[in-house]
This record gives sequence, C-alpha cells and structure tokens, in this order.
Amino acid sequence: MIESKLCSMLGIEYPVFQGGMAWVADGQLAAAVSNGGGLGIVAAGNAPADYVRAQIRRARALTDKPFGLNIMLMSPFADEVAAAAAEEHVAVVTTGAGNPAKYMDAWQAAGIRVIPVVASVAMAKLMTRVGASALIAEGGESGGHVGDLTTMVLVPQVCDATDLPVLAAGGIADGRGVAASFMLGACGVQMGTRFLSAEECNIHANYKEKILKANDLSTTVTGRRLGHPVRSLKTPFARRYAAAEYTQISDEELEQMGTGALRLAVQEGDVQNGCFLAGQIAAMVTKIQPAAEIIREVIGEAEPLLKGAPQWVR
Ligand code: TUI
Repeated sequence: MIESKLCSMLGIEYPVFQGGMAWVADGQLAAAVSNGGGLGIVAAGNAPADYVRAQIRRARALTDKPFGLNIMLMSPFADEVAAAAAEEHVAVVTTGAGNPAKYMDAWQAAGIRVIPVVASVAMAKLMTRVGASALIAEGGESGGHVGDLTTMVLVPQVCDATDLPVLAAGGIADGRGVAASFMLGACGVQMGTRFLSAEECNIHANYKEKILKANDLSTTVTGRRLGHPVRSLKTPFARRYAAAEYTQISDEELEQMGTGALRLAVQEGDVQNGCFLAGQIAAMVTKIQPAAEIIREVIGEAEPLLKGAPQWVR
C-alpha cells in the first residue's frame, strides 16, 4: 500500500489527483475519480460561476467523497468563481495559469485547502508563504498551458524549496511515472491526459480516438507569441495557428483565432478547427476504461517498482 501524507490530509485513498481540464473535467468525471479513491477535480476553465456551481452540485450528487475545484486564473470569471468556491465549501481548490494569492484569505476562512499549480521555484515559495496546503509542480510535458521546465527538473527543485507536500504533474501516465515522481520527492501525482480515456469522461468520441491514436511526437506547443504557451495535438488548427504566429497579423487577430477552439474540440469533436489539448504521454493512453480502474492500475504498477528500488543499491 502506498502511504502518503496527502491521503490523511485530504481523506482520500490514493494520492492521485485528476487534472482540472477546462471543458473536460465536469462533475461526472470528478465524482468518478473521487469514487475511485483519488481526488476528482471539477474544472472551471473559462466558464461563469453558475456553470461551476451546477457542476459542483452534480459531483456532490454522485459522490460523498471529497473532490476539488480547479480555477483557471486567466478566466474573465475568476473572481466570481473564486467567490462561488468559498460559498460552496469545496474540499480543495487547485489553481492554474496565475497567482491566486489575493483569494487565499477568503478560501481559508471557508475551510478550503488550497493546492496551487506552480511551474517555478519562485511561485512555489510564494504559495508556501501565503498558506497553501500542498503544491502541484507541473512540468511542460503536460497538456494545456505549460511552463518552461520539465517535470524531471521542476519537482526536485520545488521539493527543496518548500516543506509542503508536493504532487508531480506533467508526463505521468502509468505506475512508472508515479514511482519516479516519488523518487523525485513528490508524495502524489496529478494526471490529466490519462483520464481523457476514462469511460466517465464526457468528451467527444473524436477526441478520445485522437488520444488513442497518438504517438510520441503527436503534440506541439503554440501560443508563445502571446505569452500563453499551450500544448495540444498536432491538428490542422494547431498547424494554422503555429504558422500565423510567424506572420504580421496583430495579437488581437491571433487571440481571436484561438477563441472557442477548446470547446470545438471537446463538444463538437471538430478535427479541423478544434484545439485538442493533450500531454506528451498521449501515446501511452491505449484503452477506454473506468476512472477507478485507471487509478487502481497506476497504483498497482507503482507499488512493486517502489518496493523493488533496493535492487539498485548494494
Ligand atoms: O493551467 C494549466 N493548464 C491549462 S489552463 C488551460 S485554459 C487556457 N485557455 C486559453 C489559454 C491558456 C489556457 C489549459 N490548460 N496548468 C497549470 C499551470 N499553471 N501551468 C503553468 C502554470 C502557471 C504559470 C504561471 C502557474 C503560475 C504562474 O504564475 C504566473 C504569475 O502570475 O506569476
């Protein structure tokens, strides 16, 4: 059995979080992951507070286990979603794509454990100072908005910079990734792409098919010109966007090009115009299975690897 202080802190069975994937991580997926013993997370993405409340309530109806809410801090609705999180008293708030310091007092007053995603040591230190309960160190192997560092170099440096429990994220698809994360000093993992193939994940069939067909070189990063690098599958949309970044078009036009592309991928399965966010481990996702089985499988693989570590030492 894997022992992690995250499990006792949060009342979960396995130290496995499901990433807060915008448009993807609804109440049904979050509840399935939490029922499977991990921490399911509802993603607010760019949605208004009403939508987020509805998904929180959906998750609550489907599980009595703890679950989290991910707040994407670049969202125009971040303020109202932050307030809704406090009112709904979710167990955990995770944050991404920014600095949540201004919301920390309100969340803590509501008894919420705040677990920010950090992509640098500076952000890890700041989040430790302002009262985070744990940190998710996410490397650029992940899907979606990415930082500059890889998981391999970010996780140990974040662990050295804080006394808080650290979860590793980015590039983790199986028990080998879990075991490696523990060796780097983490005491839990967050996986996003692996859960795209969960039976309870309500994305368009075309999205799941693209993930199952992906190979090691199927993803690319676009959006550096606007300062928001995003990893997604190499699709017609990604190629058009990447080409446009090197033309004279204005930043506003470029921004406009990306608007709505996530929804087109997730809800319409639009293979021409959708932006299919995925991490570099997409090729390691090979079957559709229940979320609970994914968790059991990765933990089941990690345990013998961690037990076998003494083989390397005489
Ligand atoms: O946030 C993510 N992944 C995401 S967000 C997203 S939605 C989106 N839509 C359009 C454009 C961009 C994104 C899709 N995927 N992961 C967590 C994460 N956070 N990765 C990196 C960071 C991060 C970056 C900078 C965290 C803090 C930070 O600090 C900046 C500051 O304010 O100093």
